[in-house]
Amino acid sequence: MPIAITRPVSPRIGECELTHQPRSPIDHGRAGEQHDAYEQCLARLGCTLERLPLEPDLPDSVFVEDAAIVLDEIAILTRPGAESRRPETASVAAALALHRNLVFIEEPGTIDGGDVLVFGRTIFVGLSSRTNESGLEQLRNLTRAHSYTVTPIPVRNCLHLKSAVTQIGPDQLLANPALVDLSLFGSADSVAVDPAEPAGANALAIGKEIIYPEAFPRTAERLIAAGHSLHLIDMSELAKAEGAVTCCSLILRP
Ligand code: CIR
Repeated sequence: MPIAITRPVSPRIGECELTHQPRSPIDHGRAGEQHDAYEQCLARLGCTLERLPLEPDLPDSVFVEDAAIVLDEIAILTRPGAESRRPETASVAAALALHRNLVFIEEPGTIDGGDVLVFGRTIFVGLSSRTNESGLEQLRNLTRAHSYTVTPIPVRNCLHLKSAVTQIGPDQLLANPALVDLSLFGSADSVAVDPAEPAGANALAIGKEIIYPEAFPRTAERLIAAGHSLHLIDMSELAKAEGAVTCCSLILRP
């Protein structure tokens, strides 16, 4: 069974970092209910949930994906690009230490887990406003011994690499081709988001099942037509914090 590490929504979520969206009020109660439904969906799909302690004073701490990169062999604790998010990693490290040997990205490197797409033995790393060359180089050095290749991908007009592309099958991506150059991903097959749903490229695959926001029905139809089994959830409050489905968990494969 995969393990899914999650963390409850901070009551200060309304003070989150924002890069591309204007600030709009976030209903903490509703965000919490949506997060509960997300956790229940993970549990239904066979994940064992490990909930980190609430970090009430860290507005973005529900987005645990950004604090670590979990491989089968090791876990890499990131140094998030936004300074306000750096204190999030300590409790993530404590939880991951029970499952993996830990290694750390150090200053001056920055990297957000949302910029990291592990695709077989290739690790695609988005060079976004959150991830820099030093973070990329450190990740390369930390994973070389485990036979991973690290490939940089330019990221523009969106927060993270995984705002533009996520993995939905063993050799298949879901992508917004307007945000990312798919030729950089080799021979991987891809499903394109509907052009009317530019934020629809973030899907969370758990085995053969896909957790996907109900906000993108046209892209959902494309995914179903491509043979995927979808579990639609409402992420509308967390989306106001520029969060999506991959960012609310760290998935550890059994
Ligand atoms: C941030 O700007 O860091 C948060 N408000 C949103 C982070 C979303 N994380 C992700 O997509 N991996």
